[in-house]
Amino acid sequence: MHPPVDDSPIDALDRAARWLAAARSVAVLTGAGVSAESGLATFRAADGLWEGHRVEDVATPEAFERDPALVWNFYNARRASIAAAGPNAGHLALAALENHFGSDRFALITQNVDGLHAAAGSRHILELHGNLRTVRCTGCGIVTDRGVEALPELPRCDACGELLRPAVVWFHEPLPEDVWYEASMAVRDCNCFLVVGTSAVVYPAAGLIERARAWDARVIEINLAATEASHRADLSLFGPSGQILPELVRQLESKPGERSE
Ligand code: BV8
Ligand code: ZN
Repeated sequence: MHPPVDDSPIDALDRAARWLAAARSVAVLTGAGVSAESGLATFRAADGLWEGHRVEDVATPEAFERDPALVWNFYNARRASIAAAGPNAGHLALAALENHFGSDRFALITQNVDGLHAAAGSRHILELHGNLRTVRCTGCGIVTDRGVEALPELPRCDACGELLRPAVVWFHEPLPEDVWYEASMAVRDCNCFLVVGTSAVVYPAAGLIERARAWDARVIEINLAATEASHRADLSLFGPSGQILPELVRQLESKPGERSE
């Protein structure tokens, strides 16, 4: 384990950039906070999504069984807000970070289902909780990418007529095994683990932070405020990720001769 550091904000950013410059491989875990500056509500902030809808009312298979129209109403509203949103400077900085290291030594693990990392140009993306652009038929299981087009209140499968559902991972549902395995391997192999814009309360995603520490990676948290992850971070950079990430990449790239080949 690394001793925690207590730097000034400027020194902390410089230290984080030096840790990145020395890293052979980097993994990132993002949550809803990285999309906040794109205008998408987070889940647990006062005006967040969960405030509008109780969790058990919308993001569980039981809720969908009980009231599919309410659940589709919630997800169609989110699809509409995603349609109006674009990647922000934080998303773009993470794409630049992947270009700096190369996709074989960089993994972007996200809990977000908004597709903004791909829109920003990131390539090695692991969507732990699925993606709101895709829908899955509850009858024949066919998965289709419907982009962010407006869907009917109760969309049905063209092939078999059964009800479609958002292809996201609801609470009490398992994460996609292949994605989880790849995320776990990326965390095992990384020297630096960036934890950006997540309250770190949802498992098993949040468990990756403990795993990173156990594999002796440097854990750098970027958030507006302290979270459940803060005591596990070697360094916390507090502020909007749309400002901190671009500055971090600038500092990393300004270190002559420390570009990772
Ligand atoms: C499962 C998709 C088992 C849908 C989501 C231990 C182990 C395993 C499971 C559990 C466990 N303990 C509890 C569980 C159950 C549960 C769970 O974790 N519950 C929590 C609430 C206690 N986990 C599950 O059910 C998981 N499934 O374990 O299945 C299983 C195994 C086999 C067979 C059957 C079952 C499934 C969890 C996935 C749920 N789906 N999303 C959708 O999006 O609608 S989770 C949802 O929460 C989103 O994905 C979201 O991303 C995620 C986490 O929230 P955050 O992203 O962190 O967002 P939040 O608002 O909380 O925080 C935002 C942060 O950003 C804040 O810190 C804020 O300060 C910061 N911020 C804001 N603005 C900015 C910023 N930071 C920087 N800059 C800014 N500008
Ligand atoms: Zn079908």
